[in-house]
Amino acid sequence: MLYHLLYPLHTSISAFNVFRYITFRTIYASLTAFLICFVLGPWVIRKLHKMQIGQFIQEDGPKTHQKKAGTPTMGGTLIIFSVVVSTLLWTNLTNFYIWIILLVTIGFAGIGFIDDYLMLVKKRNKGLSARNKFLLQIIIAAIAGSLVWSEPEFNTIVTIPFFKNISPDLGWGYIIFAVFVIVGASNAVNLTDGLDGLAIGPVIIASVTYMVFAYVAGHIKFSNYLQINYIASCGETAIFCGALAGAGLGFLWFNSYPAQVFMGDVGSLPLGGALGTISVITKQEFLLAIVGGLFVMEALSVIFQVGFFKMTRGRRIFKMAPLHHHFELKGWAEPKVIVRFWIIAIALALISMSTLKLR
Ligand code: 57M
Repeated sequence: MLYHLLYPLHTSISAFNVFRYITFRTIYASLTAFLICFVLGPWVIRKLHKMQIGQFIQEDGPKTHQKKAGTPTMGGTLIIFSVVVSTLLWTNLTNFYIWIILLVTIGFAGIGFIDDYLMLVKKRNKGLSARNKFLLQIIIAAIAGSLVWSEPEFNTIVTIPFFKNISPDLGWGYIIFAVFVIVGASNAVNLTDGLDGLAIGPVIIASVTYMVFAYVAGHIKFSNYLQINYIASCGETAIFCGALAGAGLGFLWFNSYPAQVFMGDVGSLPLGGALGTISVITKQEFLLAIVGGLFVMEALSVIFQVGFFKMTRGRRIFKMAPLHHHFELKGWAEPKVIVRFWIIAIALALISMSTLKLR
């Protein structure tokens, strides 16, 4: 909005020329989202407390979690509000991709909201049925995938990190692939969200990484030099990534150990969905498995644990899945698990950045 309001005035006030630059708007989108979260945080937490939107803690989890009972949840509403407001303020609203990302973010937040709401009304740790949640996610992701696919500028060729010469064209199959990426990312972030700051830290790291990729992909000279797909209007999505990172930092202020608020499904589902959508738009879909390797690790630990548990009628690979519970039960203090997982996420982000040069 500011871009549309202020940039046209640059002919009379030359300082407004700065609104043209994606870098400038990305920085201020991050700061805006951070400030909204930071300033509104205490008020939102008080409101959630008052409305008794407190977390129910399952008894079969690690014992240390029992003391978290009553911590307000649904703090994700604050993250999504900050991201959406900041994006609307700082992006070029004629950009098609921005609306696709907002569609997935708001749509998935809606699913998460219904899920959390049902949990709180029923006062148990189960909300929407897994099947319905999954179905709704697939519908929204399929709409987003089809819209992106129908964009003339968009191609359906996928690139594989480190393998420059392997780039299959998926044709209409790209829509199915996009659904898999978006829904998979959403659920993987949701599974990771089980310790204070454990999900939001790597979400911030992944957002910053994709901010760089989106900027480069939307810049004709940089994309040519680094030999990555040039997607003319993709640069604006860097601003969304900036907003996501800023809101994440603002939320982390309150969600860091010991957490004053949890994000709830209303936060975890859209955050993962947004990252998945950004990876599709920047044409760095496979890279998400590296950038978000921590989320993949957590999701795989659940798949293997559940599979093995069913096959062997009750035996386990890990002490408990998702993986963070395994380390908690091994006796690692919660902050140690969290910070070590963040370290892994940073290392993975660095590896993914190296694909700009190694291919
Ligand atoms: C949601 N939710 C957290 C909070 C957060 C198939 C199965 C592996 C699924 C999995 C599952 O349900 N995962 C998705 C995980 C919950 O957090 C809430 O949920 C929101 C995210 N959706 O924002 O509102 C708890 O996590 C802790 N927490 C924090 N800090 C945070 O910042 O400490 C969350 C955010 C909170 C709080 O304690 O209550 C959760 O873990 O429930 N299921 C599981 O994860 C369960 N695993 C399991 O049953 N494993 C089995 C295998 C065979 C399936 C096994 O390994 O034996 C575990 N979760 C719990 N207890 N609570 C184990 C049992």
